[in-house]
Amino acid sequence: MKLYHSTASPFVRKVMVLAYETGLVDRLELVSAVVSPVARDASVVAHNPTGHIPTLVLEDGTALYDSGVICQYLDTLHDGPPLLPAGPLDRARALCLQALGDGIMNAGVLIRFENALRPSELRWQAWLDGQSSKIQSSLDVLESDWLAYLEQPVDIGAITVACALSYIDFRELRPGWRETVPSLADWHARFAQRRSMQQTQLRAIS
Ligand code: 99T
Repeated sequence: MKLYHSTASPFVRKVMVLAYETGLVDRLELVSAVVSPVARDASVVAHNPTGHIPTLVLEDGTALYDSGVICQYLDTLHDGPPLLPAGPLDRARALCLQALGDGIMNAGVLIRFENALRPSELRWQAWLDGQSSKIQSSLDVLESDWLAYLEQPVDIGAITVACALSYIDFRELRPGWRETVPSLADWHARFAQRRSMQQTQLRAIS
């Protein structure tokens, strides 16, 4: 299977962490992609019209996206404990936590693109502040409502949140976030020690 990949993407990292956790990583052939809404990567668009990564292309040419769909598919290919729970409510809770982590990543990527791509005279501070506020309100709810859940065995929700928190650091989206949510920061520091996280550190594309 070919995974269109970038070391700077938290969504790709989510897939990679799941692949390490489930022992599937050797089945992925990584294909480097450099994506941007203003310079689309034709090699990705050929498989995924949104031009987003991650995009997974199976051996028969079937393309799968987005990160949540890819993770659901990969989770059917191993015999270990499922990272998407089977029970209806457990599954919905895990997917809800994934949505919270994805929400942080989506807001973060919008801030990143605004700062890195948009001409400075066209930047809109209120819009940037709104995205940053989404990140903080999500962090606050993780701290108040999800800590006990995060301490349970790893699942897709925890993986997504861990990748989202690391992306906040990587793109310096909210300096000082740890002081506002100290218990969440402690959980993240411990989760970041997992081999799956150590093997998939975010890195700028050179
Ligand atoms: O917007 C574009 O054209 C290209 N952007 C992407 O491909 C980003 C890369 S993160 N991926 C997504 O937004 C995927 C979202 C999707 N819902 C999913 O897979 O879950 C790049 C981050 C960075 O460079 O800092």
